Amino acid sequence: MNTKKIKGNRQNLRVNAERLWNNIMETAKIGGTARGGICRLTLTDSDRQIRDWFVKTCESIDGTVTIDEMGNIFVRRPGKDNSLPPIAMGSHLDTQPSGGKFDGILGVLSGLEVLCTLNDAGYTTKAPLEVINWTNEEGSRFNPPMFASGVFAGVFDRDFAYAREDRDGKKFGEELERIGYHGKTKCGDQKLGAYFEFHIEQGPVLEVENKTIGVVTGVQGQRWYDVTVTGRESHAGSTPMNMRKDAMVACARMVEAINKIALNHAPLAVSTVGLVEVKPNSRNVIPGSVFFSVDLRHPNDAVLDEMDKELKVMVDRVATDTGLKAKLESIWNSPSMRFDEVCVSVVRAAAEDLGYRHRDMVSGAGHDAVYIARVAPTAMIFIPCENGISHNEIEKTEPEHVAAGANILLSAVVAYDKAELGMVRR
Ligand code: HGY
Ligand code: MN
Ligand code: MN
Repeated sequence: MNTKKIKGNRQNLRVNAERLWNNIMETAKIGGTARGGICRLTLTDSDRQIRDWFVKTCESIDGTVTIDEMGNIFVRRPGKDNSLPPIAMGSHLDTQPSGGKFDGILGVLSGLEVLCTLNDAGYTTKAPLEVINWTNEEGSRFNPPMFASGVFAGVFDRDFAYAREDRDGKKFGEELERIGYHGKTKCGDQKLGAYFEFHIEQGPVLEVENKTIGVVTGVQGQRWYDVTVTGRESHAGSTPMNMRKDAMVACARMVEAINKIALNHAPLAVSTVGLVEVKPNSRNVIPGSVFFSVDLRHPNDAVLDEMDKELKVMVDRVATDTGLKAKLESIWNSPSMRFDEVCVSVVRAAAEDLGYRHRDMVSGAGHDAVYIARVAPTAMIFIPCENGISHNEIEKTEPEHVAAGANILLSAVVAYDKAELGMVRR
């Protein structure tokens, strides 16, 4: 496909950057934290509130809102030929417990801004457009992450997702019902002509290289595990050291070794233990059991296989050395993936057209686009974030970067539609 001919929007359409920035700042108050971040765990009341705001705002600009059985929200703007599959934009409104103002929210609100801009300009695309909010991208409350876009892409079964429990034993399906977003439409029935996701980079590369736009060519592989180490609770004062079965000591050795597994596969491998639960979690009781999470990532799946093997051997070895029991369970495997060449080149052409310094890159973070790419031509757009920090309340990006990324999103969608790529590639 000669994508050279794909030119950006010749109408010189530009988003209303102030309206977009105000929406980001306004909605950040929903679940806002004292340190200026957002805590909007999926399917909590604050997630319901932001969803209500999003639905109301989209209906106020004549968007047609549909909610599917996974709580994914689709907002449609009709085109000239509504028999065509929609060109979609989207991301997620749920956050980490101490999340920032931009992770996920940027992509959803920028999609909304594109619809508003086209309404203001009286511009009608050939294909219909859709803006999508995917439920539970973060996977912080219910794992694995991205399982609502995963059900849409046929990767997970709906009832598997409904049965997933948070650490308090609450079920996803029941919580979806409770907040009133258990929609009627089947998840995954609707076809998408293409999908573009705009997101902050969540890493340092663009800022270090002083680039405005990341043309995202793919996403690295990632694997999640649950580990439970079982020792024996006993008295912190009267139990001699040589009689202890201290689950915390075994856990600490494993955490140190997990860090080394990534360092042994430097510079691209990363490993994280982010969630630890100690039982009984009392100062003067030797921990009888420790539950913790493991997150391994690398752009090359063969290296991830190596890291996987090293993790399993290490957990067995520490359990044997300490005389404790250890259970390691693999709970999620997301292979590394590449986005659609044509969509990626449409994003790159838009960056060139608009004159933004840009570079191709692979995403370190996971996104709903990873799963949507399995059912529709997909690409992503990145902008820098300050010091590469994200999943942190101080997450920050500049208004001019937000405007730049949203204009790339607008131009990419308009260019993809004008070139009728959706038609050609059905
Ligand atoms: O973990 C991730 O990569 C994403 O932010 N959920
Ligand atoms: Mn995100
Ligand atoms: Mn995130």
